Amino acid sequence: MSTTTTVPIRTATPTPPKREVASTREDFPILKRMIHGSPLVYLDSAATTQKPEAVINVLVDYYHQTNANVHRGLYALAAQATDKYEGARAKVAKFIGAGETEEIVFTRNTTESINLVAQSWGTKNLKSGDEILVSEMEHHSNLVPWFMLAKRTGAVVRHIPILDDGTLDLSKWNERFTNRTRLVALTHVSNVLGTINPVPEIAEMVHKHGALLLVDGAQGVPHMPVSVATLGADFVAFSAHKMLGPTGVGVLWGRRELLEAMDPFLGGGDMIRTVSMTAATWNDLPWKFEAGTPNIADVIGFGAAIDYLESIGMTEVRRHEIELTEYALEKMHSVDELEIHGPADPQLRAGVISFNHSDIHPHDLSTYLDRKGVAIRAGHHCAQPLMERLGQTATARASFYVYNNREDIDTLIDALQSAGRFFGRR
Ligand code: C6P
Repeated sequence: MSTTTTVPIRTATPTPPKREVASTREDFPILKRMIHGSPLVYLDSAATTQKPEAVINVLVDYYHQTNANVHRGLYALAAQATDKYEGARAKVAKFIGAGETEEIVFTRNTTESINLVAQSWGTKNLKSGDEILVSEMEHHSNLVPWFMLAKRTGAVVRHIPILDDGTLDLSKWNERFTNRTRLVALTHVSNVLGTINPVPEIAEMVHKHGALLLVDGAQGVPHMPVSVATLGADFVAFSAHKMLGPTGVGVLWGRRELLEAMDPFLGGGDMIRTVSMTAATWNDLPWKFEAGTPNIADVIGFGAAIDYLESIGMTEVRRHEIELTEYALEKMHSVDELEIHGPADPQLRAGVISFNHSDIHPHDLSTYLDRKGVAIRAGHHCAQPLMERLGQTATARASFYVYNNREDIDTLIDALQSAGRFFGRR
């Protein structure tokens, strides 16, 4: 039997002492690794971030000291595990300025959070001819669930194009947003271009016409102060692994009244209040959406990641990324063969830079850089429509986080120049 409704929700712990961003590198054991004989320079944090010792220790400690299932046991260990699990939820709520912990649903990742909305809200609320508006810069996670929903319901997916500078072409808004638009699904930050979209302004336009706004926060929440109230969205989805936390944990934040009105996404244990041989009733929020044993240890680890980020301060995280991005853009512009995508102004973009080399395919470039210990991503970045818009099949991409510094960028530039010489010789 589920005991979820009787579990007290712990309030968030006080903010830990300040940590200097310049000294964070020491906290990440993996950054001491050598790759092909060179020190690892990790520039793929948009894919997933590295984990500080503090997060790793919390995972080990949980399995050493507290491991038990949550919401079910009536013994001390189970109560402690539940307390830590729900404590992490309170930390997430505070981190994004959510009014209530009940609005925080734990999922597996951003992808699952968006699918949850498409399935639970979309199936119930959309009918044939209704429209979903996305943008040309979306990750597949914020496209495919809507295509699937459209197929089920007869709804139509339309899109806002982008301009050559990598920003949204909002001059097309009045043409693409119609009186049939029910939902706008938009990324806060592009995982390819780094573009930061003007979400609060868009939220206003969306709500003026009675539609809803889902924000893909996968690349936004980890990199700058984000308050769901300021954002003005109705749903926000993001992943723990992109913000120093473990893999396997995502968050869906939704406005309470919307979540209340939605049917469960998955059925099973913990999400029910009563079950008979013929029917079931649902648990309260947020557990209605958390069927089965959740990813307890990793959610608790995520709480430690939030503590870590708060010890730096999200304003400082953002400041550091602007500084690194500015430095990197300047240095990269000095390499003639590079075409850099996305907005020129570092204030308008997050710490992710996609680029193409005139003479070297991104895959070859990434493989070459790896030989120098530099990890960048190459490919379509799960954004094939955007690749088509850029006229590329793939780009190379360097992305930064709290543990990166100017030396990492210098190493990247040296490796890019070296690659130019190497491939130029052949
Ligand atoms: N982007 C990247 O290298 P998941 O995989 O569910 O945690 O996150 C999906 C996702 C959704 N939206 C955006 C904007 C994203 O960047 C991502 C993940 C990674 O760019 C892996 S493809």
